[in-house]
Amino acid sequence: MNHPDIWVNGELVAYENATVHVLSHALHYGTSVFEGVRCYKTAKGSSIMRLREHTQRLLDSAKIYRMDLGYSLEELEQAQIDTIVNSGLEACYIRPLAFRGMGSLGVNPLKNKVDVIIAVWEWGAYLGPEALAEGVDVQVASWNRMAPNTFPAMAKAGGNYLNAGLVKMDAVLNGFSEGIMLTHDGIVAEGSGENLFLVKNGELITAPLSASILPGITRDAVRTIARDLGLSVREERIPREMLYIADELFFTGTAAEVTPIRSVDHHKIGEGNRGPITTQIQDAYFDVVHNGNDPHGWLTSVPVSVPVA
Ligand code: PPE
Repeated sequence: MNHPDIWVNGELVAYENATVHVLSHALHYGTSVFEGVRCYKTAKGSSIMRLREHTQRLLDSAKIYRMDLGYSLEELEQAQIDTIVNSGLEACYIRPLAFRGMGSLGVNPLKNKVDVIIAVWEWGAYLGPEALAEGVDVQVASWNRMAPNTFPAMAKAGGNYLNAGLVKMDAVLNGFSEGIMLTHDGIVAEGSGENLFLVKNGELITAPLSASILPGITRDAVRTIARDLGLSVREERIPREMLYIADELFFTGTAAEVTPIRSVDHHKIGEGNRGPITTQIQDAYFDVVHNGNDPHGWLTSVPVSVPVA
């Protein structure tokens, strides 16, 4: 397998050479921030979905953790485009990551330099090939999302995913595709790697930022799409049992896109398949990222030239 080059501190480096030292701070203390972005092969050419918003969230995560990335928003955007163009991939997942590297060990990260990398790879449906059409079976996780003022939930930091990993392992070992986390006070937060929407009586409801969620960019896109479709969207604290009696439920995320949920804790949701409103929202999302119809200016075109075989 031929892996694309990885952008490391401003240079494209062969995959094999993009390595870190075992004493890198991030390995010991989880001191990294990252993004997950998708580049689609749309009908109008390769395009990155919401590059600006993802790159801004990376800078926001870095700010929260007092990391100076040393690159502007525009430079980081261009670096992602360059990494894709160099890879020759028409569609890919983009993973920018900044981490505290070599320096001293000990909890204080301020003495360690910040390394920035961008990797790209092909990534299919996040929750399995059938998930987008048929929906997934999920459980409420026994691990909570971090409480306010413990870890900053608005930062997409490497360390947060220790919690997400516990949720995901439990779910998979119990035969589910994913786990839904509650907050420290028992209110619905989000999936291990997705935000959550509920449909009740024709209205969409999603958890507020105060439920310790990551401010999802797909969540934001879905709210805009819902308004375009004339649907009402509310942010509301969602009690666990609202999940069980929802008409429809779906996850949103860059990786998960719009994935229907067909059961929670063995309770069938609605008819146990992709519901009508979920279908409408998913179709509208795919119209942007697959067909390249882009009324809100979410796509950044990437000049990928595919080598002739
Ligand atoms: N919550 C969490 C905890 C989360 O990790 C993601 C993205 C979201 C919500 C949705 O955010 P957004 O992508 O901006 O709509 N999870 C990413 C990575 C998952 C993984 O590495 O696995 C993703 O979807 O790219």
